[in-house]
Amino acid sequence: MPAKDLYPSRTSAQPVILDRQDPVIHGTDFSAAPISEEQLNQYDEKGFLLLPEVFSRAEVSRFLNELQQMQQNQTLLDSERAITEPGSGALRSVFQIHQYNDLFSQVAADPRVADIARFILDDDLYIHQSRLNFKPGFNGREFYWHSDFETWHVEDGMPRMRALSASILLTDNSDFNGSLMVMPGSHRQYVSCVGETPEGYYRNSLQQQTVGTPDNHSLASLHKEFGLESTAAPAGSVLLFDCNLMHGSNGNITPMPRSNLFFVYNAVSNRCVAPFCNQPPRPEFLATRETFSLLPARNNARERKVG
Ligand code: 6CS
Ligand code: FE
Repeated sequence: MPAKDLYPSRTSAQPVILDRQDPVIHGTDFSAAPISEEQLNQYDEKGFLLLPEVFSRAEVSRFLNELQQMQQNQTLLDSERAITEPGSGALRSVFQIHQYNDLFSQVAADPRVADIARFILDDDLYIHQSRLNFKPGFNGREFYWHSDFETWHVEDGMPRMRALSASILLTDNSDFNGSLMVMPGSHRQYVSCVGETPEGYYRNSLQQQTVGTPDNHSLASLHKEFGLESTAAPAGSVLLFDCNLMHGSNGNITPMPRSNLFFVYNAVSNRCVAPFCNQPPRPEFLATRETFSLLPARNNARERKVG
């Protein structure tokens, strides 16, 4: 019996904006949370939370060293996990970094991030997807407006909105070099997009997403209601954002790369089922299924209040 599709998209000729049917914060005892009540309320209301400079300069420089090694690793560059920018061929993203890189698998489980995700999602967690988005200087292309959940629901079969992304800034993110732009509060509305998912769509969508992105009228109406907010912050900061937050980023023609690590935490109770479209599941490097492993048990988060 296929799972009920609570968030249909790419099923009709007209776009429609649906209400969210899931809580934003699943944890209930805010006094037991690893972050303050004020921070939790901001995340609940806006759909994102920026934690400045959580990781030290020394940690960030180790992460950047890993990034530079990836850029020289021809086997990786030749694999399907590496996505290049259309035109320039510059490295755009590398996926499944939590699986193939010891340092980044530790970062994914770091209590300064994972314990917050665990409270917000109120369940055991696993990494649904991880990636390093390079957004290189001069050639970094845009990531057009989208809700990650729309893709993860339709193409990966993620049933409910019980997942979040942690973006760890490896370089300073500014309004000039393509920092993430968000529509604060848009996570409470789900844009059901038009169009149909083409066969093997991920081979194009990771370079430039065109299907599953909101139409101009829906975007304009979200913008009218929620506005825009910049998430510009220094390297080492962490941006937590809800799976359904409308976001995008501009191209980067400055000499300064905007490179970020992304870990997508999903609740174990929200594991992916069959895709909610007529295509086979996307490959493992985009959506964890076979290589599923629980994140280590909760650390003693009380002493680690961040932010
Ligand atoms: O298709 C995906 O899963 C990826 N695409 C975008 C534009 N954001 C989320 C994710 O990295
Ligand atoms: Fe995204």
